[in-house]
Amino acid sequence: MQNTDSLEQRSSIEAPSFDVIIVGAGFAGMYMLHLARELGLTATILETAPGVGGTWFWNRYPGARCDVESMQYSYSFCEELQQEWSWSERYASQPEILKYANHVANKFDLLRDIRFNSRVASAIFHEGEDVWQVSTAGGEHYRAKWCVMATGCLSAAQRPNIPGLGTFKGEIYHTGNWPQEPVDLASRKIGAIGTGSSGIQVVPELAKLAKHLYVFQRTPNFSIPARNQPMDSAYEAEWKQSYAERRMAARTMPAGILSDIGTKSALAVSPEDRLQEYERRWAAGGTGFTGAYSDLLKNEDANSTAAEFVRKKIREVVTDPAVANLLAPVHPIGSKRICADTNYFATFNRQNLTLVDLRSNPLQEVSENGLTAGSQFYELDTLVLATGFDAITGALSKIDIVGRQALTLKEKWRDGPNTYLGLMTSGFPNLFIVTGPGSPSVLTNVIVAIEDNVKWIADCLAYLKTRGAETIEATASAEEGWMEHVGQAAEGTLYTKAKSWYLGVNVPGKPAVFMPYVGGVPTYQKICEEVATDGYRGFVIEGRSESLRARQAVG
Ligand code: N01
Repeated sequence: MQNTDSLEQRSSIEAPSFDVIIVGAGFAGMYMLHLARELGLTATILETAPGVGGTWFWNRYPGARCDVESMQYSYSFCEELQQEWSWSERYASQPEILKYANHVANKFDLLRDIRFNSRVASAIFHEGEDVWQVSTAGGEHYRAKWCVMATGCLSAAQRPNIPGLGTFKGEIYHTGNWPQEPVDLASRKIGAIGTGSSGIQVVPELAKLAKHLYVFQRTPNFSIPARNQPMDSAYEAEWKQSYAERRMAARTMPAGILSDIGTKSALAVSPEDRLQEYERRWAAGGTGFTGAYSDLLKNEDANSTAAEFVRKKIREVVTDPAVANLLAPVHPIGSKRICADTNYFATFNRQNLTLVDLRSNPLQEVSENGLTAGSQFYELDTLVLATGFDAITGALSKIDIVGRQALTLKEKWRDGPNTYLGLMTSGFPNLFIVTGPGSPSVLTNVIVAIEDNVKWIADCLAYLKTRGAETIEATASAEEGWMEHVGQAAEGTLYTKAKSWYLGVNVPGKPAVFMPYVGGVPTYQKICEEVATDGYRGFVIEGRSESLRARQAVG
């Protein structure tokens, strides 16, 4: 049901009132609720899904698995939680992560303050009252002083604009919005579109089930074998003996992941040493491969040594040289998000799989019974769209967010998102964003980024509460300065050398702006802490007490 009330009508509606409304019950929203309660604030979460888990609720496609090691991809805020939980594999599968999310929700008694099946359609700031009115698609209205968008970076599934897609008579599944009920894929003729992280995980599983699988590839991607395995109990025990210290050490690493990062240039070592190092990392498995040398994401010559190594591996695994050639990526390794896989390239040796190269045979249309690429028609029963997300800003732009003077967030971000620290955007007082654009978010172990952002927001709310403040808002000049810094940090990296969702170019009409902050977790966290210690430098805080009315340091 569409929310058709006018802005004036909505303003006058009696609505349950909270100190904090949190949008989203993923890892960010759950932790935010927990900390808001600890501050003695009333809070509720509004969540589209019927359960917790956020992106891990929806991404339940066969093969869905995290590519950050389980011992690290979990909350660190509670020692008891991290000691009591046991992961069964080196890399956790989606069902296990969802089980963990539910365990956390139960342990901290979060469910009673989560309104499920409540998709937020709008959030409107009422000036004068200094209140956010948040309304759901179902027509429910809520009011709160503070609003926290815990909507996730990879939560708005991106459906491709393929002519005729709506006419297809078979089933269509999107990896990012996979059905909750079991899906029967056995003995089907399946077409899979997309070869990013999701495609690379789902393809080997689909191939096991399908009568025939056609993989429609536009851009080949780099992937490193995950070498997933049952959790080694000695390894788990080692972690648990010094969990807190290890979590702290992880936060000194750029991606917030405790890993072995090379400090030398790839060009400063001999070809033999380099090869040995790449072989060692290939054998160890996982996305830590690109941490081999300090300049792999900065210097094209350095990068090409690693890229060529992986291309060679692909050619060794894939028996048909023509297929291997099509699977060999040409962009700098790591400039698009690197993937971790289980038997991805070997799957292309199966007899029931055909790789269709969309670069030489462009996708023409989908019709009732299949798909045409180039001049060839492929008869299909099922289409699997592994076509990714409207990343970082997509979930926010699905909500009608209106700030001061009726400014909409969509309008403000028309040429690209602007934030201060990724946490707030000027013109939208009391609206916090967790892992927003301009924060390290997707370049990290996102649970680290989430915990740090949420803790910062909670500390900020405590500060505002003790001072009786009514509003906090990023200043336009602080925001400008931060975005300049974010842009400068991305310059001189290879991230902008590929067409990726980091830049938003996978979404038609989205401005091409590199959205994450590449400065790394320690630098970012230090800046956030300094801003807070400095009385929330770059924010205007206004409140009941006259002293707070004085505008705080600007920019
Ligand atoms: O999405 P993607 P994803 N016609 O955008 C293709 C995280 N994640 O869901 O590259 C034809 O990477 C598109 O082609 P191209 C992780 O951060 C993590 O796979 O644009 N093809 C591309 O191949 C990841 O990076 C995990 O030319 C079309 C693919 O679809 C992020 O989520 C697991 C098309 C989309 O790839 C997103 O990954 C899964 C069209 N019209 C995801 N439109 C783990 O932790 C799109 N494509 C392991």
